[in-house]
Amino acid sequence: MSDLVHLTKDNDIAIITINNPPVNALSPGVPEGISQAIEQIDSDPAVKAAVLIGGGRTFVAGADIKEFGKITRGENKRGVAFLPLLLRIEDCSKPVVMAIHGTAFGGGLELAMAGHYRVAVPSAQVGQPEVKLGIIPGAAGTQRLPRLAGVEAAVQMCADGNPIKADKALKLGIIDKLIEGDLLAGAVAFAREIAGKPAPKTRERNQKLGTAEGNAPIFAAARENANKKQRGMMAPQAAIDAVEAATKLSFEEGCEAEQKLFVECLFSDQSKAMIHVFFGEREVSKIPDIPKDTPIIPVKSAAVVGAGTMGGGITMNFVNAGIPVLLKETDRAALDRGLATIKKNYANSVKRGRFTQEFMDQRISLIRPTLSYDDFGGVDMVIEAVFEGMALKKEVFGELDRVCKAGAILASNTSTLNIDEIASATSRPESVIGTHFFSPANVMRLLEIVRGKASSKEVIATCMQLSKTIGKVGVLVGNCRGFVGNRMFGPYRREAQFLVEEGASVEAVDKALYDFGMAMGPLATGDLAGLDVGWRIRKEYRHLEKPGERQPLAEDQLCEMGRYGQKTGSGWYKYDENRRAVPDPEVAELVAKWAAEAGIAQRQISSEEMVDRCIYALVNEGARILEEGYALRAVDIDIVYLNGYGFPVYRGGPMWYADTIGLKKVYDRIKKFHQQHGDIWAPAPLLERLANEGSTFDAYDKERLAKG
Ligand code: 3H9
Repeated sequence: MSDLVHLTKDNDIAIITINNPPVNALSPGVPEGISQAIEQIDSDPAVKAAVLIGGGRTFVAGADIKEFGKITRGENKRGVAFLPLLLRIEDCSKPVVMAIHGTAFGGGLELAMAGHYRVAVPSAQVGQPEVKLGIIPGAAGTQRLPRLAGVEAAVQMCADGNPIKADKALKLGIIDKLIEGDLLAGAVAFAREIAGKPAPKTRERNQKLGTAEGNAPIFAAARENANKKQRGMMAPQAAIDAVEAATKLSFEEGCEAEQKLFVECLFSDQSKAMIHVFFGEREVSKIPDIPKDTPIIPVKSAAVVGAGTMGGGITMNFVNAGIPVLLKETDRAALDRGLATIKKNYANSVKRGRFTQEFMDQRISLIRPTLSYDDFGGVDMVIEAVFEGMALKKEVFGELDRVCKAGAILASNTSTLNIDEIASATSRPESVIGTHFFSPANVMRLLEIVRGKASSKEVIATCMQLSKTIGKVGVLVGNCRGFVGNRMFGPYRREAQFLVEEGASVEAVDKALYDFGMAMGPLATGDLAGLDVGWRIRKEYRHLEKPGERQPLAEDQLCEMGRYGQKTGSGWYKYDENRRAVPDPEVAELVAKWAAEAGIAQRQISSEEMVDRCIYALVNEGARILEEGYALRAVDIDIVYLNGYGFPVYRGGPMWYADTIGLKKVYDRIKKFHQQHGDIWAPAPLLERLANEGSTFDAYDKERLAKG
């Protein structure tokens, strides 16, 4: 038997234990080991029933995701054929009880459903999360799940990919019994109870498959929902098709239909991109010069300076994680306003059923409003979220230096300012770091952690870990203007504006990028964030602009007219009282007039050019950032864009997208833009080199990782 699977006995009950840490994935060797164990159990007259359990912290978290890349690259020709194994388990002459703790996900749940019974601890979760990897269940999950849980629950679980808890799984019939206390002992006792009785095979249980008329509205609703919530993704639709096949075909034919859809998804660009994202989200937490055992500073209490939109959102993140927050403002009215907004946000979540009233009350009781720095000496971390201006930030940090205890982390939520200069206002720059939250801070998953030149390893490691505690994806970035996200966003939005100034309509540019998969078009995004933000920054940095370099002209003029976007009722669009965007012919006229005055020729622009101009501007700037070392890896840039800027997950992030198109093609297009539009489009040297070598950003990451 393989090292990964062990067979032992508790008198007449055989126990199969999978030991493939950390998550007992079904890597090569595991299915073979289970298969051998089943053969032995079948032929051992002393065995009356069997229990299959995961060693360590979980049952089986699914197929080994690393194998998928090997299959699509042609390095694994055998594939991951679990289906025969699952049939073999189901056909075993002794009942097999699956004992679940931790997670039974993907192939793990498919394995569990091939057992005759399933028991679980109350904390266990089960799910078919394959769509989050751009694939669908590929080992009869779409065929067995509706037979256990019914069509409606199965289609939802397979299409949205979200797991469910053990108690719900029990109600649905996925799990037969909850075990309080020791899982193995409970499972063995259960196995003894059912030994010798007829063992139900999931594949033969057709009672819950419903009727064509009854199912039709379920599938129609699922498709519509997936169209809305997983716009542009092929896997959810394929998952729904596969569950529908279960209701119309025999089990065997249903499995064939599922296989076909699974393979189509697996070989798609979408799945490759989403698997890249899965590993990328884990990769970003690894910092080459900061070892895993770097001491972490315990953060048991925090303070937030500034109760505005950002400060309020940041406060909610901390108290949601159970960390009490001292929330400071300069005057009573601002503090009251900030607190009222926090309460309103919580109340909305309670109304929508996301939180209970009790949860809301508990969280709010963790917030201590204050108008002074008096109690700051006791907190482990401070996050400054005051107005964006260097003088003010330095003043705050000088004060924090005076009042905070030694070793407290002093973080700034600046989105553009130089963290080293902020740190220079203190006597302890090693404790200073940037924690750049994205608006709305209680919702957006991204946290850019900005490393100052003196930020200590402990402070960085603590912030990286803290990001997980408060439910964020922390990405470590360097201290350049705009850091990673906003530095790239500049050229992206610049191109969107240029396109409008060259004759494209505002709506056409936004539609092109929305259809590409962005959560929102670039001009609508500007209106949402407030056009005045960029306008103020541009005014501050005007002296750094290269003479003769083309600058967007319309947005600043819209700001001069007081059109700041949604908050003033107009910007690129007009807004009705529900903040719904309405195209504004006045903007079209104004921009045409300004463009004529500036001598900008007007022309027809294809949506393909709109996408290339905007997205390749991201890629080119991303390549510079990477080469200059402000991002550790290309994948870090991808994770920033996916979690902070609404980049479509199924395209893997801007750098991965460029790899998918082919860097040579991207580079050639950028060279064309360079000829047409001048030096703002000068290709990044790294992009040029990789394109000429026929390489990719991904290979560049891997090469550097191998070098260490
Ligand atoms: C599937 O099953 C298809 C089937 O239908 C069959 C088709 C034929 N494979 O997340 P963590 C690694 S598709 C390989 O940090 P946590 C992970 O990269 C699969 N590796 O821990 C990390 O490595 P490292 C369906 C995996 O406690 C380490 O394990 N299943 C896999 O926060 C720890 O992971 C899924 O999609 C895997 N399946 O969360 C489940 N899973 O330390 C995917 C994890 O080197 N997994 N790793 O960075 C998860 O959702 C989470 O890992 C889990 C644990 C909730 C299980």
